Amino acid sequence: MDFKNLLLEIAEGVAVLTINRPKALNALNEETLLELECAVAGLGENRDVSCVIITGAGEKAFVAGADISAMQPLDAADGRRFAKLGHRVMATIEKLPKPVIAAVNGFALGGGCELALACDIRIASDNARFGQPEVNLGVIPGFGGTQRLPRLIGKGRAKELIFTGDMVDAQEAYRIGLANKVTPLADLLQTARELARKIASKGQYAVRLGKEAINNGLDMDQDKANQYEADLFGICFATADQKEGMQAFLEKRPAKFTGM
Ligand code: CO8
Repeated sequence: MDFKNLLLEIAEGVAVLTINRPKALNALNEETLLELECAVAGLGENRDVSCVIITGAGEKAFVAGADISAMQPLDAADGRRFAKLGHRVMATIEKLPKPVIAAVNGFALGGGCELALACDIRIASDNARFGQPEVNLGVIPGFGGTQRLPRLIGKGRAKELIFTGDMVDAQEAYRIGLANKVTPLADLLQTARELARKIASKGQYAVRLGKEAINNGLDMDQDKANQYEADLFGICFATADQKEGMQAFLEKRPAKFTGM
């Protein structure tokens, strides 16, 4: 499928989805959000894809936020509608039954930081800068940032970032748990691909259930979450991958997973 503001490349079980509006530092307008939703949903259905990488075109920005020129004239109802569209797209990414890695190649601001937060893992290039600068524009994060950021880095740090609009560099993002790792910009995609291929080589059914257990369990109390984990653990024993994975271990050979 052809997109106006996205590039899509699929190889060796890994899809690389590139937000491609470099003249606007890959800012997310409605059209780009809708394309992103469509592309991600399609990758969820694509049996040739085990893992998705999201990145930005160019060397300067991952995504510099929601498109400010498109947002400027909105009234309250429009603003709410735009935020809900963003929420829907971020939820599609977060709930995708496959891992999604953000390869953050520069500015990840506002909606761009929120996009990275909706991904499962964030790898930052050494020139990456993260922030929620919405207070500088008289608004708050509207694509889930007030919820996902404190869940990831804690309430105090999230409040500081959201109240000040300050940016943090890649090393600071790593230190506070916002980035999983930092690489030179030139190595970013290769690092993301290696991680994606490593995950793709594991039992895909188990990876999917691991994602579900973490995402859904964190919104439950501990007892319910443990019960939920036990239910998903049980489901693993009805899969061919569990039989193969354990048999392969006992036979001292690599497992041949089928994702079934
Ligand atoms: N939206 C639209 N255009 C943008 C955006 C953006 N978010 N960011 C950059 N651009 C454009 C600039 O306008 C400029 O365009 P032009 O060349 O036509 O003038 C081009 O990209 C290059 O940008 P700069 O010249 O500003 O580049 P600099 O290197 O000087 O600065 C920065 C880079 C620091 C990233 C700077 O561009 C900047 O501060 N950008 C805005 C960052 C920001 O505030 N992001 C948050 C936006 S709000 C948001 O994301 C809320 C999400 C939830 C919405 C909820 C719905 C209501």
